[in-house]
Amino acid sequence: MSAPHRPPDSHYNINVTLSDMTSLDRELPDTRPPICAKLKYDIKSLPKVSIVIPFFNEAPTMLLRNIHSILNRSPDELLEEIILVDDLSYDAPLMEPLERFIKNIPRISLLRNDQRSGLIVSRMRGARIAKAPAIIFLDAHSEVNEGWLEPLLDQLRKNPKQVLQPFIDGVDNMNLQFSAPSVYFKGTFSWDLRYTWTKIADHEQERAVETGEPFITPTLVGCALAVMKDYFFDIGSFDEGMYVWGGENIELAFRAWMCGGKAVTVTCSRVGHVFKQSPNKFDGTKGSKEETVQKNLIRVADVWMDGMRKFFYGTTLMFDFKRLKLGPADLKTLRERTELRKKLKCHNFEWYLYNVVPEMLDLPPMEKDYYVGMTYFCFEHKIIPKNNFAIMKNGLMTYRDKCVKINQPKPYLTLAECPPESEIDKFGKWDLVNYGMNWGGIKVSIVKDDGVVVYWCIVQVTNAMPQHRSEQMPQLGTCDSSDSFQIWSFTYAVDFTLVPEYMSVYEQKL
Ligand code: UD2
Ligand code: MN
Repeated sequence: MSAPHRPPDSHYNINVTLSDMTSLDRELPDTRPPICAKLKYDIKSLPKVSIVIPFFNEAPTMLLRNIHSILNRSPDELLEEIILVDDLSYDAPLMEPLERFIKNIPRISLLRNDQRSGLIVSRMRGARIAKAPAIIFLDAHSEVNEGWLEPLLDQLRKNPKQVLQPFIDGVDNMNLQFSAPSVYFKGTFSWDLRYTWTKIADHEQERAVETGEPFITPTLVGCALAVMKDYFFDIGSFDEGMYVWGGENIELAFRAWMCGGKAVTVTCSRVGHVFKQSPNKFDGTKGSKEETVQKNLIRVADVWMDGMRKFFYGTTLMFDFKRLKLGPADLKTLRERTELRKKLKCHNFEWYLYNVVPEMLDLPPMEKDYYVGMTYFCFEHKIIPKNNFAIMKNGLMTYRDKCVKINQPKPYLTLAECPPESEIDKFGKWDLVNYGMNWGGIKVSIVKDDGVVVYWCIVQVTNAMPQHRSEQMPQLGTCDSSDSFQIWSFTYAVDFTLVPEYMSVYEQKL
């Protein structure tokens, strides 16, 4: 079924000849659990699908390989159409050459936006004209693997009230190598509403591998989604008040879960996605990327998070460029979304946390005015699975109800009961050194019995202990501002002072 393999060209090489079509597909490693290849589907019972692919100045080789992978690996009976939506690209190969290329392909259509509309609006354009009962949204730089379609459609047949994502495999953005993670992740979120990956429990992964069954996901990654058209429009499709890019995947997942549906990862459906190194181009759009994304996220928080949106504001307002208030036009469409939520009689956000992401019930300590959540170590090696280390204004570093203590004489980090205020100096007082908005060095000072003050900084160390071979460990060392192994990036720095003001903007709207 697959065309002969040939070395992949660069993601950024847009000068490939479009006439050279068949070589654009390639053999991919079968990354599914072995059971998946044995599962049988009754093709006749499955809904047909329209595939919607928005693109803005994407590498044409990726787009063409994507189209070929779909055509080669989807049963004819199931593929109704592929709808390409050009979001006002200006790269030459995506103009006339692309039209020439798709002219001879049946079941493919190309819409061109007359203004840059962003991925959300572009997807909606495709979704509205989709002829099939099921819709799949794909990013332009995807590559679908063997047997990808049937398990998705079979899940939708069994339960139309859900939003599915295939299992996303990685496509390396330099050499286009296709690879599957050996650890299975679900989608979660941070309080500033970024998409985060969280490992699923071992027994859940074992079950998924053994049976090929799907597993639930609290949020959706966004680059590939499968949904029944009727259900999608019944629950409010995408929030078309969102601009360009960002947040729509979190919003759709919150909404599906809270309004009677669910979000699920389909183990046996594999789709590769290029995680781009260079960030999305926001050229030709109003406002900076950060502002645009923040505007979208404000909508997610205000419509769906109830009182818990104080954590969103508390973890984003420290950046002055994120202190945005929506204008009248945006507030109007925002109000429509809050009305939609009422109409759908959705659960509240607390219900969602309890039932879908209970691990998020460990709430950040918002009553304190200085809080830094530490997740990523130097070079983004993840050492702590949760964002619950906090440096408080009084100098204590807390972890849940415990405090990080310095043991002596050879100093090392342990957890202990928190001391009374009067003993913090001897216990270990923490502070940030050489820090920026959400990064910096972490210093601890201790007053010894003889009154001498000693201090250390946290350093990233590899192979620190035999039981933690090759893991990145935090250790205490001599402070050195030029040592990049002493720079941490923080998940949040909370500024609670502005939160009430931003919360009240929302209250007035209702
Ligand atoms: C992620 C998602 C993406 C979307 C986005 C949040 C993953 C892996 N991918 O970023 O699907 O959910 O987060 O919104 O999570 N595009 C346009 N017009 C634009 C911008 C983008 O048509 O103004 C197209 C783009 O060509 C691509 C798709 O929309 O086909 C998604 O954009 P992306 O791939 O740059 O987003 P990504 O994967 O970095
Ligand atoms: Mn993408």
